[in-house]
This record gives sequence, C-alpha cells and structure tokens, in this order.
Amino acid sequence: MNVTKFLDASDSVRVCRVDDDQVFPLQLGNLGSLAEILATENPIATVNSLACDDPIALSDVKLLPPIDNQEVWAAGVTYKRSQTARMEESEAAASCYDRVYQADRPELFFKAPAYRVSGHGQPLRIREDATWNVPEPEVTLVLSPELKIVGLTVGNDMSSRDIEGENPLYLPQAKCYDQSAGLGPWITLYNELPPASKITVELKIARNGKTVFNQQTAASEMARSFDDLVGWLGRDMTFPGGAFLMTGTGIVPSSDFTLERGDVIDITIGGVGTLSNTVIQK
Ligand code: DO4
Ligand code: MG
Repeated sequence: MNVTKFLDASDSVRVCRVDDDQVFPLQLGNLGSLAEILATENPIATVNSLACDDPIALSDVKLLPPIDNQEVWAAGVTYKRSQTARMEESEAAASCYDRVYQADRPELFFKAPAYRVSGHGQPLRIREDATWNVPEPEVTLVLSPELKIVGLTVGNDMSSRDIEGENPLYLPQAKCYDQSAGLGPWITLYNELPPASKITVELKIARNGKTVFNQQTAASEMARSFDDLVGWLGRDMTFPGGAFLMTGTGIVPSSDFTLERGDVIDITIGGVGTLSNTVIQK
C-alpha cells in the first residue's frame, strides 16, 4: 500500500493512498496528518479503515514529499562502493572511511528537516559553491515514534564530493543545504519488509534527453542490516514524530562524473517506485 500527500485543486494539502495510477484522498477523521497515520499501531489497517474521496488521476496531481515534521537522518559508508569512492575522494581522510565501514558503530548524520526535502517532480539543488556533485540513491526507512520500520521510500542524499573530499569535517556543508534531500514519490507501507535482495536500487541520470548514467544494486549488498542502523539511531535519542533514515548509497558514479543543471535524476526502488527530480543551481 502506497501513501503520500498532494496539493488539491484549491492548493490544500491532502493525504492520500495511491493505487495504480489513481490517487484516493483520505478523510482523516481524528488523525491530523500522514505522520499520525504512521504512528498508529498498524498503519496499513488504519489507512484501510479511512473513507476516501473520489479518486483523481495520478498524472493530474502535484505530489508533495511524504513527510510532515519528522527529522531525516542518513547513514554513510554502508556499501563497499561508498567506502572506495570516499577513499578516492579524500586521500588525507581515507582511513576514516575504511575504519567506519568495518566498525560496530555506523556513520549516522542529520540530513534534513522536512522543509529542506523535495518530493517527486520537485527540484533538487546542487550548491553554488561546489564543483563536483552527485545524487546518492538510498533505500529510506520510514520509522514510527517507537522506531518501528513501517515502510520504505526512495531517498536521494544529494552530495558535494569536492567539499566532503577537502575535509571530512565539511560533511554537513557537503550534505545539508536547501533542497538537498529527495523523498518520495510515496511511502510503501509494509507489515513485513521484503528480503533485502528484492529491494533493488537503480539510479538513472538523463542529460538533454540522453541517459548519461545508469546503474543498479540491491540492499543485500549492504554491510549492515536495517535493524542495526535503527538500533544505533535510537541510542539516547527519541523521535516523538517518527523519523526517516536514508541507509547509504551503493552507487557512486566514477570520479569524472558531476551533475549539471537540468539533469533529470530517476531513482527506482523495487517494490516502491521511482523518485524523479530535476537539478537546479543558483
Ligand atoms: O561519509 C560520508 C557520507 C557517506 C554517505 O552518505 C553514503 O555512503 O551514502
Ligand atoms: Mg549517502
């Protein structure tokens, strides 16, 4: 079951279920938001219990990112490819990445508040002061306030490799800026997650209508489990509204690739959907 938010004809934000190519606006009753649905004991049963307005064609609505006031966190260096790419990017700090790939404690960082997140069809930004930029396609866990994984969404952890490569202490500037996080097109709710090998990730980048990058991986390539990452995230930290956790990238384009203004980034997660965004720069 897929759920998200969209802007209706009178520019009001609505929560909806998405089935095939139709959007079913939900009558929320006592529930105030999508985040409140995600915080219920069984979000799938909750959505099933809500009445819907008449369906609208998916192609006729403007989707919004499926987030309310949750924090977005991200994990790093969870795939071998991320470890090798970061070690190439920063000779001086190579051992940090090598050590964190093997350590018990993962790299976790605060990626974005909801207002820096773009949804499907909304622009994502490359920094004005960066010269080497990539998307990071990441399976993103949707967490309830109890840190139960209630669903998955597609995440894009936009990153400036030249800034992070200059000094790892610049990581927050390489990763956190306006429109640096993509989430969507919706949340796919699960009572039980599919096996990691079935959670495939594909990154496609098009420039002037031509594909300039296309690669795939699967969550089974991750060196850590989702539960392990969530366990570390929840150490001495509470999330009263729930949270999103991007689980790291297994795809990094080769060092001669950088994003350009106007590029279209499509990230597909098997069983979830495709998040598509166009790149902007000031
Ligand atoms: O260490 C830097 C960030 C790594 C990251 O974002 C990733 O591996 O996805
Ligand atoms: Mg990342």
